[in-house]
Amino acid sequence: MSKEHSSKIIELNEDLIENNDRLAAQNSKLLRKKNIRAFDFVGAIGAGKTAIIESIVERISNEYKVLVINGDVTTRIDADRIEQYGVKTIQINTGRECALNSYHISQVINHYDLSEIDILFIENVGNLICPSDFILGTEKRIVIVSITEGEWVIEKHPMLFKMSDIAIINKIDLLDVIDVNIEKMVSDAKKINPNLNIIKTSAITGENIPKLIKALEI
Ligand SMILES: Nc1nc2c(ncn2[C@@H]2O[C@H](COP(=O)(O)OP(=O)(O)O)[C@@H](O)[C@H]2O)c(=O)[nH]1
Ligand SMILES: [Mg+2]
Repeated sequence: MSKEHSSKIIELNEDLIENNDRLAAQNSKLLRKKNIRAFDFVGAIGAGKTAIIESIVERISNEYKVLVINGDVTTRIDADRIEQYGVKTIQINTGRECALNSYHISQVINHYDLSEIDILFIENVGNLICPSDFILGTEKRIVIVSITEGEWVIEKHPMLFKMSDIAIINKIDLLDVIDVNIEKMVSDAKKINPNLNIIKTSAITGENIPKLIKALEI
């Protein structure tokens, strides 16, 4: 590829990210103005994003009006799972895109009756790489990995850990049956981002879910 062509590609990418950041700032402003707490859950397919959101809404849906946006490539399976807890959901199918972006979120929050919401949970598309380019304008980003992904998963994906506020290491109920060094995972996360609040959870047994809810300041 010629030099001229490659520099054009970089410009286009930078534009895309800049536009996304601008719209994310508008999302953040609108959500704050309406007093809505918003959280972006990112992580690989199968890490437990839906299961963690289910275990949170199960505990708080009596007290708060919650909306969950589920990002997925095609299906609405996750939204259906969440709706069992009497919570409203919006499924966004991104097609070939491997992350939600701030335009998706702005489309929702500019067309939804925001007086109906206290808390907005966003389940991003299952991916540990793409969401790092696209902030959404939420108050916090929560990155979820599970011990079944292996002890190298954090070391191999530093970007998302750098830009998150909370790191969840999930599926600790399986610690007895999986050969994994969870302390290495914790120390990798701390090394990448000393400000990360690291919480080890099980969405199945509920272990440390109250601690997570406290960390979200809900
Ligand atoms: N043992 C165990 N299984 C879990 C836990 N969290 C999620 N799972 C299971 O892992 C699979 C993927 O979970 P899901 O929430 O769909 O992951 P997502 O793709 O990140 O949304 C499902 O079969 C869940 O039941 C956990 O803490 N412990
Ligand atoms: Mg899911």
